[in-house]
Amino acid sequence: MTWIVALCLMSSPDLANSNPNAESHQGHHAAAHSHGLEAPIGVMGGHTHPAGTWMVSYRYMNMQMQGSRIDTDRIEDEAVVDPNEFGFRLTPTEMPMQMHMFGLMHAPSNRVTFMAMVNVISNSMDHLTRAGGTFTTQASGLGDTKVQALVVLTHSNTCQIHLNAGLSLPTGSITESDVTPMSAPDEAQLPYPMQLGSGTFDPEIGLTYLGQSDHWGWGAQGKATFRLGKNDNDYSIGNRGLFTAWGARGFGKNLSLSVRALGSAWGNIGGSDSAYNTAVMMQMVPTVFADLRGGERIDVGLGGDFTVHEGALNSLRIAIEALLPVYQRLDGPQLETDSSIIVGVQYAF
Ligand SMILES: [Cu+2]
Repeated sequence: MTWIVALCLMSSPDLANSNPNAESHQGHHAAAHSHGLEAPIGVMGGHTHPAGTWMVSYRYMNMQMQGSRIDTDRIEDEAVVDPNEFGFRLTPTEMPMQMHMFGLMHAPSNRVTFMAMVNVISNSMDHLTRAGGTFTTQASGLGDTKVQALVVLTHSNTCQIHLNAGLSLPTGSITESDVTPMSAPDEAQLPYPMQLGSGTFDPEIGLTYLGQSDHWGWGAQGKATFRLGKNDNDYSIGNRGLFTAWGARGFGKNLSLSVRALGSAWGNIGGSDSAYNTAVMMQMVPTVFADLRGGERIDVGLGGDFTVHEGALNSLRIAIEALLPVYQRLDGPQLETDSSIIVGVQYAF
């Protein structure tokens, strides 16, 4: 990050006497909104707002996971349940995950923008049993709620650096259950990846860099999420880190296209939920093992962005981004990610 800070400082000759609270609307806004060259829609906390303005947003994310990996190798579902190979009694084969994200942003000053995001999650998981049977479990509801402060550290007409400091609140359930062939007619608690929240307060800290010229926008963001202590069920989800960098090109007044790279890494679960600790469960399915959750992934994203700059719908932005993994290494057997699509609408006023 050091060279990025240096880059922005070098291009900000007026920095020494700049006071963000005294800046003009236009000047401050340059790196964030002016030509529609914003961070791709999948980047969270990728822009700030000028003093006194609000923004409402809605994002929909659909993530597809199908097939398992150990390290970087694909393994057949049949091999996971084969007693002579990995020996599990059943394995997840597919997991579509949908997330609805409702966001609100407000800037009390040019330096600070506050952000809150409420998530509604819908998870579904298909399984294969050793006997060749299949079944599906489902969990849906409120996810964890995120609050963030975005603090502008330095800015000029062509670049901005802001701090992302946030907290994820444990509003998502960690006791989702559903009927499985083993538990029928009763419900059993679903494994870790089907739960809707972390169950812990999770500080998030990051840095975002934004740059722009006439037709181009670019930027980078690094972010880390930590878990404070253990949740009510005696475990904590692995810490998570991400680094992403992007470039965008404007075409005409309203349209821009973006390309980006996203690297993410997440740890295994610390502790374990005693709901999974029975002898039968432990032999059964990879998703209840606390040490089969970690991994790393690199995605490449392509985005499209349409922003209105005048009239009644000024500052309305509609955007889409598709992310495809080009590398993933998983502590497994663990379901691999095949694609993510994010569609979003934002309106600032
Ligand atoms: Cu905003």
